[in-house]
Amino acid sequence: MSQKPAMRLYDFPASGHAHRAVLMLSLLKLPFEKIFVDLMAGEQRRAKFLALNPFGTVPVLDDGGTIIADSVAILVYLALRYDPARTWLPQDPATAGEVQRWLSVAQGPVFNGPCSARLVSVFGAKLDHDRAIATSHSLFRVMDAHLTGRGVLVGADPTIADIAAYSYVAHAPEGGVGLADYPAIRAWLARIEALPGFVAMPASKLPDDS
Ligand SMILES: N[C@@H](CCC(=O)N[C@@H](CS)C(=O)NCC(=O)O)C(=O)O
Repeated sequence: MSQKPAMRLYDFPASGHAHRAVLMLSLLKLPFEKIFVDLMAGEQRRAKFLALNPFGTVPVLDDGGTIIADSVAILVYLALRYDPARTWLPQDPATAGEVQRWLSVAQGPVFNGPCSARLVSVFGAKLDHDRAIATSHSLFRVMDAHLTGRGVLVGADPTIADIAAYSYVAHAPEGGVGLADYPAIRAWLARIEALPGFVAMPASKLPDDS
């Protein structure tokens, strides 16, 4: 009897984008194999990887030959393919629109804010650190107000919006963006971390850590 091959996730452990996919796979209890892509050695720019994702970024999911690149695209795919109850990606238009709004936030201000600030601190990226920190705090003020009195970003149960936002918000302190002023964000992070199947992204060592 032929068995469906396990999913493969092209991954880099310190990538928050890749962590979104790892977390969703784990929350959905889906078996998968991690394929390490050595970003520091430039493996993402080699022909073999570019054939999977011409943009040269992780994560990429290979589900038995169905190739999905981009963290948010992977979240959408996994929710539609493996969550028939549709709790992770509700289908009524207003709620789906709200989820998409936060997916856009994950690929916009989260990328330009806490993700970019961390790229400077952890990886020495030549980006404007002050600007990334300011963008992070502008975002976090809005998120904290939004999350005050709510359990999750959209509706009553966690959705892929929470997963897309989680990784870089949780690791914002690694980029020099403290979360002390944002109690509602900290409570929300704790709720995501309490979900059955939650897996953390490894903490990154900063260049001046002893
Ligand atoms: N829009 C993409 C962005 C992914 C991304 O920027 N990945 C980074 C790691 S966090 C990467 O692979 N960078 C390699 C490079 O830029 O050379 C997604 O959401 O997956």
